[in-house]
Order: sequence, then structure tokens, then C-alpha cells
Amino acid sequence: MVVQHETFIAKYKDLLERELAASIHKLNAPQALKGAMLYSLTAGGKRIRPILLFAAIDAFGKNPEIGLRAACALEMVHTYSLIHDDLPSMDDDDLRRGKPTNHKIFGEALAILAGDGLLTYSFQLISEDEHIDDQLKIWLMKMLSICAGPEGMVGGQVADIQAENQELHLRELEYIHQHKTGRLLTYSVMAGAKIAGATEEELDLFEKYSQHLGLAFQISDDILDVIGDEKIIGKPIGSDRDKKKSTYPSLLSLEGARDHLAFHIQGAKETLSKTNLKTDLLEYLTDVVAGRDR
Ligand code: GRG
Repeated sequence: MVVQHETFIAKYKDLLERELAASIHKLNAPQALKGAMLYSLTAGGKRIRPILLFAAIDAFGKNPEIGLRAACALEMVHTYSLIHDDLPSMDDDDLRRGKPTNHKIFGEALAILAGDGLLTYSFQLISEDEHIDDQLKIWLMKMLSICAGPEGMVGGQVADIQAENQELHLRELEYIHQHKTGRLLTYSVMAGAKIAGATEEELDLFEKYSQHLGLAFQISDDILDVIGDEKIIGKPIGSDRDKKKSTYPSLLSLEGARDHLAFHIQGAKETLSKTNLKTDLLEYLTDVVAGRDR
């Protein structure tokens, strides 16, 4: 089963990466901008979000390829967020995934514009998707706006910046992570489910699943920071380290954070089992995302 899941992941990662590159190459835009967009898009991300989108479609027994454009759009939004997050005015990181950050190569102005280009192009890609009908396009664009915008990732990023050097309560920490990283994971599975024709009830279950998954992702990241394992999300040493931030282990102790992680992994899997769909791949990805397989 593991081999089968890894084959699925490798196949759709490859398909996605070829489509991402083709989407940039066909753009009628300045070469410098295309170069900066392509640099970060092809800099070696794990593609967790598109894989979740494909896996959600697969759970319904549909061909995951119908979600290819939506998956590219999603990865572009994620990539824009990383480019902007690394800027001197934000985290001021020199390295991402072991490579120089976008602004280190292309300069700050082009890095900002490469992020802007990826964000706006993502909506163009969905609007031009020939495999889905207009109603579904509107749903996808609206949901992406909600999950990535002020009510989602951007709002979470602002809350995170405001929380620097402050001692947070657990619910404040959860707000930050549910928005900053969680909402895009929610979009990943809900978009896949919607593309595959999910009912409202199934969409609700996928949303609940993604909320557990998003928190598990973050708690696992916080635990890895404490135990010094850098390999799972590829976060370069030095990233975010100079700022004093509340984390799950700092609020709950390492043991408490581990209990919390186990709670969310179990919650995610229990929610999946209520869908009555073929969710073994999503279960596997839950363990991958929450770091249980390493
Ligand atoms: C700038 C609007 C704006 C938002 C930035 C996502 C984000 C918000 C910042 C990233 C900061 C960070 C390192 C958060 C920890 C969790 C996270 C999102 C890690 C990166 O995602 P992965 O592990 O990255 O999927 P790869 O490199 O595999 O694409």
C-alpha cells in the first residue's frame, strides 16, 4: 500500500511540476519576471497542498488530473506566500529549501512582483480551466480568495507578526496557525472534494479533517524545531530563530505538544472514516504531513 501511495505522489508531483513550468513559459510577460516566478516555483517544494488536492479527488474514485489547473493555482499561491514571507520586511531569510531566497537572487522589487504575479496568475489559471464549468470556477476562486486572503492566510500572517515577542494563550496560537497555514490546507482538500463532486455533508467533513490536519502540521513543525530535526519541512537553520515566538511546546511542554499532535492526527483520521470514501491515501498523507512516517 505504501508503495502504491508513493507511486501516486511521485506521478502527480511530476505532472504538477511539468504543468507549472509550462504555465510560466507560455506567459506573455517580461522574461525577468517569468524567471523570478519560475525560480521559486521550481526550487524544490514538497508539493503537499497539490498532492492533498489530487488525493481528495482520488477519494471519490475520479481522475485526479481534472484538478491539475487548480493544483497549479494552489501551489502558486503557496509559493507567493513563501517569497513574501522571506522578504527583508518580513522574516528576512537568506535561504529557503537550502537555496538563496527569491529576493537574494532577483532583488527585492522583482521578488515582490514575482509574488504578486504568482498570486494573480493563480486566479487567471482557474478562470481559464477548460476541464471545469463556470459555477465550479467561481466556487474555486471564491474559496481560494477566502483561504488565502484577509480571512485566511494573510490575516494569519498579520496576527503572527503582531504576536512577536508576546506570550500567547493557546487559542491565540491556534488562530494564527489555523489561518496562516491551516486555511490553504483546507482549500487543498475542499477544492479537490468539490472538483470531484462532493456533497455539502462531504465538504463539511473534509473541512473538519483539514482543520485537524493543519494543526497537526504546525504542532509537528514546532516539535521538530525543539528536537532539532530540520529535515521534515526543509526549514533552513536560522529561519525565524531570532524572533521570540510562542509555540506548542513552549505553551504546553514537549509532552503536552505531543499529546495535542496525537489528538489531531486521530481527529483527522476519524473524520476521514466518516466520509465512507476511499481515504487510505489521505490517511497516509496525514501521517506524512504530521511527520509520523520519519
Ligand atoms: C506572506 C501573506 C504571507 C503569508 C506567509 C505560509 C506563510 C505565510 C509563511 C511561511 C512561514 C512558515 C515557514 C510556516 C511554517 C509552516 C509552513 C507553511 C511551511 C512551509 O510549507 P511547506 O513545508 O513548504 O509545504 P515547501 O517548501 O515544501 O513548499
